[in-house]
Amino acid sequence: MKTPLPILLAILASNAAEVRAEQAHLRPAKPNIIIMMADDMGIGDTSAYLGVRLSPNAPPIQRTLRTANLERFSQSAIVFTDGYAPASMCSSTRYSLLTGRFAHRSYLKKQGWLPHGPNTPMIQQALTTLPEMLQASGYRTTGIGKYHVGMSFDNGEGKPAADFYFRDVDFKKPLLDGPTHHGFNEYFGVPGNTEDPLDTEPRVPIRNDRFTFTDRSRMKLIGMKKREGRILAAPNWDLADLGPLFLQEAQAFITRQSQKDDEPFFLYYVPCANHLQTNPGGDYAVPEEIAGTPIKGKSRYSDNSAASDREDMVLENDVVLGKLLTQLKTTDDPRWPGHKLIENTLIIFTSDNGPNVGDNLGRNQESGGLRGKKAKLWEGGIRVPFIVSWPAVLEGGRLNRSIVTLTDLYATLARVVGHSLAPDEAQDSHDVFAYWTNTPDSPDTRPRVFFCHLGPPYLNDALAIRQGTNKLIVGGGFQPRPMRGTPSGEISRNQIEKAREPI
Ligand SMILES: [Ca+2]
Repeated sequence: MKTPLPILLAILASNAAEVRAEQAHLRPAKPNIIIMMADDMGIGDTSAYLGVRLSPNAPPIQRTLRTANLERFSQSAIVFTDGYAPASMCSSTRYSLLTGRFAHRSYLKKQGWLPHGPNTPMIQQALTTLPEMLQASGYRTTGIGKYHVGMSFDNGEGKPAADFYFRDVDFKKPLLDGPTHHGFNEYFGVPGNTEDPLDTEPRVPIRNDRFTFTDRSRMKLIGMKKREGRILAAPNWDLADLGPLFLQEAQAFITRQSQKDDEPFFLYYVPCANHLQTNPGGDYAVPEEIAGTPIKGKSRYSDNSAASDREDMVLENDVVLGKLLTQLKTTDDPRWPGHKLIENTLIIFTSDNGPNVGDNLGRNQESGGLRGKKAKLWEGGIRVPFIVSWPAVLEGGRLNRSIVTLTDLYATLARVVGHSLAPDEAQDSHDVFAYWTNTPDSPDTRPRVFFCHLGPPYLNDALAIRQGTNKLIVGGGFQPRPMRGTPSGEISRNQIEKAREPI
């Protein structure tokens, strides 16, 4: 007997409603993704690593900064002992994270940082980036903070501004190349280093592909040391405002996304803290408070002794993470009814290189007792805090000794979202997801390569390779000038470290 059409439609509608109801209880396969990467923060800068042995035979870390939010976060997350920045400098690491490629594949082959004046953006237009891959997988992507892989500003004639102090920028024109050209739907932040006496880009925050202040006649001239009075800045520019502004932007982004039931999000949160964010007097530009929590003068070590203004900026990042976690814990997940956002959000907390203070060759508390600091290829320059949480999928409260570098995030996140890498995509990135869940039978012996290119006038351009428990440093350490009888560029020293040994 033929079913009358109205009844058939009613049955179909009923089935569809049942399917929807069923789906409402299923976790969306693609998690929200947050990468929060502090600047110049070492393993010893967080009490998440207090008492941790960085290698099985090493003594436990005795003293760290006190970071209450990271410590609490780590109790339900995976704490990695062997998480690495791919380079010991900002730009190189950011390039590798965003492209899944070694930084020496870029034009920074001979120098690990961008020129302090105008530069060619590091990421070529033809390359697929991590946020582009996520966009193609249905994500809404935003970048907040210090970009530092090169932007290009319009000189008014559609050409890149070329003046060292950017006096030829047409501020009313959109950027020629920036975050929105490389996969970010939205962006708020600064091109590079802000108030140390280095980079000369205008101190005017950028939203998407536009300067947020465009009236050149009302800009002020700031700068330090040889840059004094030479750097263009918005009238209300205040270095200490950056952290609070970035947090506001991130919170607003999460709030907007909490209204969307069909779109996961990617938040790339890269604050300027605790890079050398100093006022002309030499002190760090610490905000008095951030979203109601006092910061200035509040940092303490794990033994309750007082810390200094650099450490206040570490605390600033810790407090920011705490605020974001609170928001995720208290906000309903629009894609997964009955659940909070935090449950299906993959959060990665890390740093772009080792600490910006300490001994170049010796062990440093800020490095968690490792040797060296930022800009060195000793462990302290590249081994960084790396903490991962995804409550719905990953069992938390564990220590994980598998190797992961920030270059590996591209292939790993591609696995997570079900994206197959093209042959020319993220060539240097290894999928490490299986090691996060501890399923492989054998250790990860794929070699990882690290770089330290200070560039002229230094001659310590060097690389390190770690494979399993072996580490090879070629031309490493700090070598400010050629050794007698050693031609420039020749390998001056090879050193093999047994990473398993106490370090
Ligand atoms: Ca850095």
